[in-house]
Amino acid sequence: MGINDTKLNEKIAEFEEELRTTKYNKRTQRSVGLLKAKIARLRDEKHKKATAKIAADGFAVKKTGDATAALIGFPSAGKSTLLNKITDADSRVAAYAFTTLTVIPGILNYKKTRIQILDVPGLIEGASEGKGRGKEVLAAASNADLIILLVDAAAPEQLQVMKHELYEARIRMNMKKPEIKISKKPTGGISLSCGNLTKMDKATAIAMLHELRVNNADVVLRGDVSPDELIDIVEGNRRYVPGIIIITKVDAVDNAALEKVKALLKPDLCISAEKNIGLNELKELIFQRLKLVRIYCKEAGKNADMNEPMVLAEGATIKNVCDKLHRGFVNRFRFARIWGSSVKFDGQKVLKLEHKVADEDVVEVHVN
Ligand SMILES: Nc1nc2c(ncn2[C@@H]2O[C@H](COP(=O)(O)OP(=O)(O)OP(=O)(O)O)[C@@H](O)[C@H]2O)c(=O)[nH]1
Ligand SMILES: [Mg+2]
Repeated sequence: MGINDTKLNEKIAEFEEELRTTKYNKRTQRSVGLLKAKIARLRDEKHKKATAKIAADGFAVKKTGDATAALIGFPSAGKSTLLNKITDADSRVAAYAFTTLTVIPGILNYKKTRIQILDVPGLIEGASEGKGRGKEVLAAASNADLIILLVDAAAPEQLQVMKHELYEARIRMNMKKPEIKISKKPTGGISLSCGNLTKMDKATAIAMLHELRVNNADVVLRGDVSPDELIDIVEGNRRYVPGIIIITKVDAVDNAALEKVKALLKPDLCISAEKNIGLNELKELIFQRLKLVRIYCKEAGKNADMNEPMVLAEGATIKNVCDKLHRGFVNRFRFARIWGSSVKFDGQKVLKLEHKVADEDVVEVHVN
């Protein structure tokens, strides 16, 4: 390509300025969509260069346990204090910013599951551009099964900044993946099928696709897709991660101030790690949002060990149970008997490997 970083940045800034100064209305809808597509394409190019550098650094923490949640917050939001309270870990706590300089894992044992919690360095404005330990923090968030956003009760403005940095780092927290299907083909142009679009018209969508270098494809949009969502799907590698928002250090502000912050941010929960406020509720919330599926396996004629579940992700099937039990079990599968909420009656015989199991099912796998 030959286009260097400075040139890229200049071009991006130029288009962003144009976007900022363009009034959005029916008449400009098309050019706004196109500008967004142009910016997205240039930023994608920049991002690819940056991630090549990160991969070379290799700082990722090994995932263990049944799922991983990352604590994301500004410096001194109370992440390490919280990690120490709810896990077996011992992470350094201090009254100054950037106490934690690397990713520190701990395990939360809850309802017979083991949830890995990651304490990470503080996130600051510009993190997605690499400020502070931005790349490391955002990589931890991106790879997690759950993001826990911590906002200091005395600094509610932190939430917007964090949301922005996560978005810039291609993390789509609490957002549903848009239903867009793109099947590329060698020739024939773009054929677009969609329902009623209110956020962009069909011609704009097609022009944007061309701008994003999709020239021959069958494209299906379901629902009222926005220009940003179209860009997300064409470029790919967005991470759709569930998240919870909690306000920390509630003991340090008065009631009136806390009520104001709650009304403003609408958090999932308010806590004080230091004063042990809301910690049990937080554990339960983490567990709920991860939607883990605990399965108790048994052998025919014996009782299941109800103390040690097999823990699977939401949507897990009998096939997943087999795979985890034993390599090659799937090929020898005859049927399963299930007791629990995924079947109509206890001990029901299930013949399909695709059968979805439910939390707390007891499963007996029969093989050849
Ligand atoms: N009043 C009050 N202070 C807290 C609470 N939790 C943490 N602190 C204090 O806030 C300061 C920062 O706490 P840390 O747990 O180190 O914060 P951190 O988010 O890990 O900070 P970095 O590692 O720098 O990003 C320390 O002085 C803690 O004692 C709390 O619930 N209430
Ligand atoms: Mg810390």
